[in-house]
Amino acid sequence: MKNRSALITGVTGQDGAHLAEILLEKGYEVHGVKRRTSTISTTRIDHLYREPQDEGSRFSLHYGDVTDSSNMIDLIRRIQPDEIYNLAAQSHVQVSFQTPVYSTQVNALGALNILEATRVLDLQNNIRFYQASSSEMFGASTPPQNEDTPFKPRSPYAVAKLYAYWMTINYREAYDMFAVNGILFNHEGPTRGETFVTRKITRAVARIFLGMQDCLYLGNLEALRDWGYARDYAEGMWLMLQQDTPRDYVLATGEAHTVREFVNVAFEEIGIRLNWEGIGEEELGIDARSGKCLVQIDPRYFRPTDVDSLIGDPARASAELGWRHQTGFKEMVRMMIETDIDLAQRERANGLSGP
Ligand code: NAP
Ligand code: F7E
Repeated sequence: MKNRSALITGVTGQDGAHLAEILLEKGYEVHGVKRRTSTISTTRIDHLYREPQDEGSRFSLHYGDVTDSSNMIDLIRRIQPDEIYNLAAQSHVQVSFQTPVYSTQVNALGALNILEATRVLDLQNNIRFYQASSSEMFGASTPPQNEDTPFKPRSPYAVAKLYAYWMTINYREAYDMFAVNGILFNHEGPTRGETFVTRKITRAVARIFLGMQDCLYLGNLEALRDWGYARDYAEGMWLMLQQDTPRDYVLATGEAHTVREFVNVAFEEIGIRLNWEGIGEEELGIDARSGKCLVQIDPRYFRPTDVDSLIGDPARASAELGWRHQTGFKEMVRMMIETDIDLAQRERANGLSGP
C-alpha cells in the first residue's frame, strides 16, 4: 500500500521540523520545501535526512519559495501530496513592522499561491490543506480568546495572517476544499528561533550561568502570553487534517505568564532569585544574592504596537480532536535551559564564546 504523503512549507523552521518528525513516525512520505539560502538552514532537520538514493528514505527536500506561484504549481503537480501544511512565514512580529510588504508577500500571498495552485491543478478535492494561523490575529481582543473571538490585529504580521486565514476559509466554502486554520498560541522549545523572547531568555540565562554573558536586554516585560511546547502543537496540526469535517481550531494551554515571570522562572532554574527595581525603561533585574544587575530594558525591543494579553481557550480542540498540551510551562522552561547550557558549553569548547 502506498504511504500517505505530505508537503510541508517552512520545514526548516521550529514547527516544520517537529511536524516532519511526527509524520515520518506515522509512516508518511514527507516532502519539505526549503529556500535557497547563503548559509545552511537545515540544522533542525539534518537528523531526518538521508541521501535520496538511500532505500527506504521517506524524506525529501525541494528548493522553493511560497512567493513563487510557478514553483508552488510545479511542486504540487509533481508531488501530488495528500496533505499540505503551510508553515512558511516571516514569523517575527517585530520584524514585520520593518518589512511590512515582504511579510505580506510571504504570509498572505504565500498561502494564496498554494491554495490557487491546488485549484488550478484541479486537486482541490484530493489535497487537505493546513494553514498556520496565529493567536496574534486576536491582537487587542480581550482574553480568553477562542474560535469565535473577534480579530483585532496589531501588527503587519497579524494583518497578513488574517488575509491567509480568510483565504483558507474562502477556498473551503467556494471550492469545497478540506482547508483549515490552526489558530496556534505561542509555542516554544529548545529549537525555537533565538530572537523570540523565550529562547532569547533561556540562551542568555545559560550563558550567564557559564560566565559567558553579563546581562540580558529585553523590551516589554508586562506582555502576557500563553506559552506551550511546540511538539505538542505539531501533533494538533496533524489531527486537524484527520477529521471528517474541515474546521478551524485554537491550540493553547489556557495558562498565561508575563515575560517577567518567564525571566524569573528561567533564572530560578540556575538558582538565581531576581529582585526587580526601578520602573519603565529604568527597571533592572538584580541578583538577590550577589546584587549584580542581570536584566536591563532596551527600548529598541519595544514595538510600535504590542499585544498585551493572549490567553487561549482550547475547548473545541479538546472536545473534537481530543487534543491537549502535554508539557507544562516549568517543564518546558527547564528543557530549554538544559539544552541551552549544553549548547553554550559546546560553543565555549569550540571557541565561540560570543560577545
Ligand atoms: P520559524 O521557525 O520562523 O519557521 C518559518 C519557516 O518558514 C522557516 O522554515 C523559513 O525558512 C520558512 N520560510 C520563510 N519565508 C519563506 C518563503 N518565502 N518561502 C518558503 N519558506 C519560507 O516559525 P515557526 O515558529 O516554526 O512557525 C511556523 C508557522 O506557524 C509560521 O507560519 C508562523 O507564523 C506560525 N505560527 C507560529 C507560532 C509560534 O508560536 N511558533 C504561533 C502561531 C503561528 P528559513 O529556514 O529558510 O528561514
Ligand atoms: O514576543 C515581548 C514582545 O517575539 C513575545 C511568533 O511565533 O507568537 C510569536 O510572536 C512578547 C511580545 O513572540 C522582547 O514585545 C519583550 O509582547 O517571542 P515574541 P510574539 O510576538 O508573541 C505568535 C503567536 C506568532 O504567531 C509569531 O509567529 O515578548 N518582548 N522583550 C520581546 N520579544 C522579543 N522577540 N524580544 C525581546 O527582547
